[in-house]
Amino acid sequence: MQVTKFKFKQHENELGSLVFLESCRDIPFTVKRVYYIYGVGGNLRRGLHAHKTLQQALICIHGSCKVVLDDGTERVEVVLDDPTEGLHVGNYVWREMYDFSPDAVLLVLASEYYEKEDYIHDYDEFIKYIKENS
Ligand code: T46
Repeated sequence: MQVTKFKFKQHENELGSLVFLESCRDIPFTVKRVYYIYGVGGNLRRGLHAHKTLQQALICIHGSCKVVLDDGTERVEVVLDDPTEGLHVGNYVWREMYDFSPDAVLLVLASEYYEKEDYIHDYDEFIKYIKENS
């Protein structure tokens, strides 16, 4: 599966902690877009799609959330609860984010600008693509 969890270096001193992320160094692609998700209530589930070309790094910089990742053959659940950890998600991976803590802030770094046509929202269509291209 095109998914890797990685650890960032934390710079900690008596003034607190700092984590920095450099495009193509700490993040394995050129970052073109940044967005963040917060204030996700109770049992809500976001995502429920795959991307045709987009790669992303997901970092829960505050609180926690869970992510299910599915490449059509394998399905894994990852807990994001550490601001020094990131999850690199490649293209053609179905993702669902859920179990957000009330204080969760999920930061996402993306390899492409926003493009509606890059999304696959239909799970059956996603599986069909995977079968036809494996
Ligand atoms: C992903 C997961 C992890 C924009 O106009 N520009 C943007 O860059 C983004 C990310 C979203 N939007 C609009 C599109 C929707 O009307 O914001 C609205 C909410 O987006 P969406 O329902 O796609 O949010 P999620 O949480 O389901 O998915 C997002 C990303 O869209 C997606 O690429 O992988 O976070």
